[in-house]
Amino acid sequence: MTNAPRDLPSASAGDVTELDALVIGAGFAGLYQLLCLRDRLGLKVKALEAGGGVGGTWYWNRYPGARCDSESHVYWYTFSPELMREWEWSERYPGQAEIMRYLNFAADKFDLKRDIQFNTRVTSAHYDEAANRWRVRTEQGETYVVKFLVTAVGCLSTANVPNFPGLNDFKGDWYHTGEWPHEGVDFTGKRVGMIGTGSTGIQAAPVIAAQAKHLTVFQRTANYSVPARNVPLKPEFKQYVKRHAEDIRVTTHETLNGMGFRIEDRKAVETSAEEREKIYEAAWERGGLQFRATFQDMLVDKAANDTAANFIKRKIRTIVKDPRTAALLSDIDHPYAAKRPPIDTDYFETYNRPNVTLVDVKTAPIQAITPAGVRTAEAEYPLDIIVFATGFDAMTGPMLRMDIRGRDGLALKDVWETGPRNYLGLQIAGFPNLFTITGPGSPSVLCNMPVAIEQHADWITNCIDYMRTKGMERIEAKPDSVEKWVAEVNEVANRTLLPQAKHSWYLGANIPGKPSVFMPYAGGMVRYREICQEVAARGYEGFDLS
Ligand code: NA7
Repeated sequence: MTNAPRDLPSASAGDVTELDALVIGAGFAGLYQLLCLRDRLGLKVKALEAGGGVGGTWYWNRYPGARCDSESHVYWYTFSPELMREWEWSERYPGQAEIMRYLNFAADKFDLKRDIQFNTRVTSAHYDEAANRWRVRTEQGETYVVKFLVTAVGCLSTANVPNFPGLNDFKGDWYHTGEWPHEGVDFTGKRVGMIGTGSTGIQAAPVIAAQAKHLTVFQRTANYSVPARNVPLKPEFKQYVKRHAEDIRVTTHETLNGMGFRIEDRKAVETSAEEREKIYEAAWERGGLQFRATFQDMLVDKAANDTAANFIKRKIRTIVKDPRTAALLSDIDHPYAAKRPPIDTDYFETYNRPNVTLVDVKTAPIQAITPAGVRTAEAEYPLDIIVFATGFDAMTGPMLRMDIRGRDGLALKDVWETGPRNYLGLQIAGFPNLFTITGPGSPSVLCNMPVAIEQHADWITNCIDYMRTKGMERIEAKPDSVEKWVAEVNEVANRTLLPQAKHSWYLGANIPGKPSVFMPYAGGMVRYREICQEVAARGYEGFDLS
């Protein structure tokens, strides 16, 4: 790989670092991409990371109860059998702190940190066509000039704090779950208000309620949740994982969502009500995301979905003792799993505690944050602490908050004005040599993340290697490949019930003014992997290479 300096305008020599490639982010994706480019291809490469350490989403999301919804035996890297042998998870679902230990362990094992610059936020990336280089600038004013740029910025890393009037005047403390203080928050003796009942709020509420004097949960859209049934792993299971790590890896490559379980072949609509009840009951007892794998028609047939939805709603009403609270919690307006389905530990049970109140902010919306607390259209709730579990500007947010400009100064924010447009989720027309890991247009958030990440980083690495072998300098998605791919992403989404959840962040609907477009590729990881492999096998069909 050449690293030829050409006519580099402006910046003085001291400010400019020239590299073959730059990776933005040092979470699961950035770490592995860095390793691939440095150790497999021998490129001169660095990663820039806004956080003070590795971890990405897990570095920031330190809120109480933060835990992964994928089971630990599938939530790890599989590229290194040695790493799989050396690491041992302690619980069925890895908690935030353990994931951080794991990612630090992996980063240290492969000596990655020496090539990561922490506390460095990228502000802009501009493509210089004459030089065929990306000029990347950081908040500190440094410039990197690189041939290949890979964004590994995550899907859920731009915190969404709703623009409520009065927040600055609030006398207490407030936090967004995705930017949680490292030292933690002490809720003892405090009146806490939590806004949001997505996966995060559902994980956090029971833990906060156990400590706080009082917890008020502000719910706009009621949500389904299935028990996680987290447990410490038994020694026999740990041994099993060690012995079968490769089989488990193979399974995650064969399943629709990169999980360790398969979706059952049977259809809910062809199963008797009695039998269905038994199946749902068993899945409820077993716990976890596998609940949605009980029937193959659950996400494509509303009648099938209703059977699961009604089962969960009945469970909620059985668990929650106060009939009004139970009614609010089970008044769910979208198909099950059409929004990201949460799993929980004692979420609905938490509403039976005397120190927990549910407030419906759908009928009486939050109007303002006052110096004393939260005011809705109906009442004011005095609070000491407000927790915003209000989610993220998902998928496009992390890309668009950087000023990314392609050929002729073309701004990404203009190209994506009506929604994300790219080819395979990997490349954007007009932005040569820029690759995105697990962005919109790829299975990403619909897949167990490490599986999606390894596939993307491997594909990008093989692509750059191919270009090097052929003496090529530039790769760029063709505009018509983008058109076709965007149509394909929409079409596969519309074959499912997923777009029916109107408030979903999959659609960008949680951010005022954001275009409503279904962003991830819903055709499944297996099909997606095949498509990417076929494209590569045909000499990177759909891309311009020169
Ligand atoms: P989510 O799933 O986007 O949930 C955010 C929650 O915050 C959701 O209940 C929202 O209600 C609520 N929200 C957002 N804005 C407001 C306002 N203005 N007023 C009241 N309520 C509001 O984010 P999470 O952090 O829970 O989960 C993100 C992903 O992280 C998750 O899916 C996993 O993949 C991991 P709404 O439903 O929009 O009515």
